[in-house]
Amino acid sequence: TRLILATRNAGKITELRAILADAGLPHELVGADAYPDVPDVKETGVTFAENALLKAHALARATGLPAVADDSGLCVDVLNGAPGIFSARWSGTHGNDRANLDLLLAQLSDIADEHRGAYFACAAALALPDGTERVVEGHLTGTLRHTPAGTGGFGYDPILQPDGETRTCAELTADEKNAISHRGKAFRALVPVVRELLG
Ligand code: ITT
Repeated sequence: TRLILATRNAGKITELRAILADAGLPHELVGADAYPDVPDVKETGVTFAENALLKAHALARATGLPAVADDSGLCVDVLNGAPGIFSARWSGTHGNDRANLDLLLAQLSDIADEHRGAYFACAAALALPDGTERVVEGHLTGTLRHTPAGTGGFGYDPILQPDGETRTCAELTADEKNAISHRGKAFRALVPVVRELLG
């Protein structure tokens, strides 16, 4: 069966294909870009889980195929969890990763190392055309660097150093990041649910 990946974020698609293939998911994975006529859903939820479900349901309804979606972001301790669900548009322009990262670093410039805790969160949702839904979450905790390092990954990866690591997420290999990441954890937890519901 086909499974639609309800995202237009290229960084996420790359990671999801690797994570789901490594987990042995036999389904054919198709990005949302294969369905250009389906309009982007408004992310009106107040949690990662709500927004992931909104995206998955919209694609499943429109295509008649099962859809999985990711809603994710960076939650900073001293900002009480911001940018959170607003991570992709923190600087005002949706998807401008570099501007988002630069603004966040400027906002944290006075914050000392011991107060720079943060975590990535990912909600992974599955929706079927009949309205059946499941959602699971994964986290990756770490601290925020003062200057970006590394060229891998996407988004805020150059500034998050996972707990127990000396490198940022952008300095890890793709496999190393997927093994510990919020997205890896969430989607590996979703795989048995996909198998249960889709066979
Ligand atoms: P879709 O809605 O089409 O999936 P999006 O980029 O709008 O794409 P989100 O609303 O979930 O997706 O925003 C996710 C943002 O959170 C993303 O733009 C990054 O800035 C950040 N983010 C999420 N996962 C990340 C990761 O693994 N590494 C670095 N930054 C990440």
